[in-house]
Amino acid sequence: MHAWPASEVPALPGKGRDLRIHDTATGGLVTLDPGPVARIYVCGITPYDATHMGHAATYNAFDLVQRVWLDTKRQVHYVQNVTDVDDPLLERANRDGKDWVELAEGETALFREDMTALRLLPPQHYIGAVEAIPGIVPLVERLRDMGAAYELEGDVYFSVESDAHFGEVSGLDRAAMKLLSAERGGDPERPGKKDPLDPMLWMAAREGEPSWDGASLGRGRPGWHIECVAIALDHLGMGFDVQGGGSDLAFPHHEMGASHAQVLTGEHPFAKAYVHAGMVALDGAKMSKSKGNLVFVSKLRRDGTDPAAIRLSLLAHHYRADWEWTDDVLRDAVERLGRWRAAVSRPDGPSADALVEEIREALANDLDAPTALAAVDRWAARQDADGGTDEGAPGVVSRAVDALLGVAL
Ligand code: 5CA
Ligand code: ZN
Repeated sequence: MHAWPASEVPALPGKGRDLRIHDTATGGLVTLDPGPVARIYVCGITPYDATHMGHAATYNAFDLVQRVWLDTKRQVHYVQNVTDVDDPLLERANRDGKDWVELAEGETALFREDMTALRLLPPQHYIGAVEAIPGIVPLVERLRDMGAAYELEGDVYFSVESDAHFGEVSGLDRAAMKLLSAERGGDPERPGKKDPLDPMLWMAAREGEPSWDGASLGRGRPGWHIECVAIALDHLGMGFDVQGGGSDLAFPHHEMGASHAQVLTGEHPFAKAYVHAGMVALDGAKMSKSKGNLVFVSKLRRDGTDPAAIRLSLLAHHYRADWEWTDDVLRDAVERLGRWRAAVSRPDGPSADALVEEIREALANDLDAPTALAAVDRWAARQDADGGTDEGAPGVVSRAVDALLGVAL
């Protein structure tokens, strides 16, 4: 699949700091030490509805990770998937009497537009589940041949007991895992499984549903976790730097993915850090396509909201916090954008050298965007109060805000 166009990232004077970030597996901050090419996999959308503020907030967090790395003069190798075949997509297409392929293509196209408008950097590899199937089938066969997977009425399940490290990503106990598995696409109640937590790797073809040639597995379609594993191993390999997504992906998705990959390769870990963004809510409940309590990026854009203000709304919250979308959040962001634009519109102003370092420091410290915004606010207030004589300082601020926060002033 093609991704979306990249907005330019201006190079800043000096050099950024190494990123310290919260890793779900260790439960604390880790300082990442990627090589010259940092590797990141971020779970993509299931394209059955438009991009909402929750998605945008999560992708914004991982965009900041990349901007911090780019500022350390590293290259970034970024991979993202599109879950373009899965139960919720097929159910929505059925409900609305739409062709599932058209639904997925239309929503993916809209996602690309939203990402472009928000200046979120594109992945180098943007891969759909469907196009990944030829790579998924041999992995499932290999797991089965190793004894780490078994068949149940034509479907193939992964045996969680085959991975000695199972449970280390989420750190949850079995009772919590069972509850979340039922909520998030698993089937712990299905009779005949070796362990209720075992996730599906390959689902045998069902009447009226799309299916693909699975060689010795028979016709069917892939399970959810193996999709991301196949794509990540193909394009990044084991031990990449960051596996990212919202906190609802820690279990089962990232737990199971890590186990699949670790058993397949005999290596550990799948990712050096598992990074999870908080959940954005609306009217007291997590924004979700299944609940329908959504604020869409595309709707705000159509209504004339500046995408830079949408982005500032996201940046005003720490990525790990759960927060609530309200009209006030957007109003504050519009107002802040106006202040910043006025402040950089003059040829000179207060020195910006300290500000660039403050933004760098804040972001390197577990992506503390609110602290970075507060630093820019202070510079803009000084500019407003008594200006300054540093020629070119507004240009430096403008480039720093663009390069490190993705906001075009
Ligand atoms: N296709 C899978 C990942 S392989 C999937 O979870 N798709 S999704 O469309 O449901 O979600 C896409 C990303 O947005 C995931 O990282 C998910 O954790 C995140 N996300 C979904 N809802 C919210 C929300 N309300 N707040 C923050 N992030 C969210
Ligand atoms: Zn995923």
